[in-house]
Amino acid sequence: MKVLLTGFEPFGSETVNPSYEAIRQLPEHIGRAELVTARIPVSFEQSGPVLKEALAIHRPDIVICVGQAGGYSGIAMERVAINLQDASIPDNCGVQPSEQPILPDGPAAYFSSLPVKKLAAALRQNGIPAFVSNSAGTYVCNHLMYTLLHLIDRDHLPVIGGFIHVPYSTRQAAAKTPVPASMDLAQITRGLALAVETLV
Ligand code: PCA
Repeated sequence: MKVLLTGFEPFGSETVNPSYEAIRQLPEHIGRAELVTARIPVSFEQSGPVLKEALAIHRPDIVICVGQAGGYSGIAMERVAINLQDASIPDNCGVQPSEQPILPDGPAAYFSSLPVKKLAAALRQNGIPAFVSNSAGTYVCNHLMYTLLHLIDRDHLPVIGGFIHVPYSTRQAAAKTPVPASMDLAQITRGLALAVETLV
C-alpha cells in the first residue's frame, strides 16, 4: 500500500510552510504503508498539474494533501471542496481569481473520501487538537483538494483522498504580533503520522 502526502511551498509573507516541513519529517514506512511525498507550488495554475504528475509517478492508494491554515488552533480534516476560487491575496505566480469556478462544467462540490470524523477522533484520543472542517476555503488549498477529487472521480482512480489543514508552527507564530494560534511542528508531524496509521 502506498500513501502520497503532499505539502505546499511557502506563500504570502511566510518563509516556511508547516505542511511541507511536517510531511518531510515522516518516516518512509508506517505499518504496511510506504509513504511518498511531493511539494506543491502555491499556484492556481500549476498546483493541479504537479499533483497529477505525482499521481502518475507514484500510483498511490491513498492521497493526503496538506496545507497551512494560519490561525487554526488544531489540525483540520477537510470534508468538502467547492468549485470556486476567490483569492484575498495573489498566489505565488501573481494570479488572484475573484469568484471564478475551478471547473466551469464541474460539480458544485466534492466530498473528501477520507473518514474525516474518524481521523479527527483518532488524533484527539492521542492528545492532539483536531476537528472536522466544512470548508477548505477558496484559495489554492481548496483548488488542489477539488482537483484531486475531480481526478479521482473522472479517471475512476482506485484511490481515497482528501485534504488536511495544519496550524502555523510555533516558530512561525513566535515571529508575529499579536501571537496567533499555533502547534509545534513535531506535534503536527505526529498528527499526520497518526492520520496515516488510522487509514492503513
Ligand atoms: N495554504 C493555502 C494555500 C497553500 C497553503 O499551505 C490555503 O489554505 O489555501
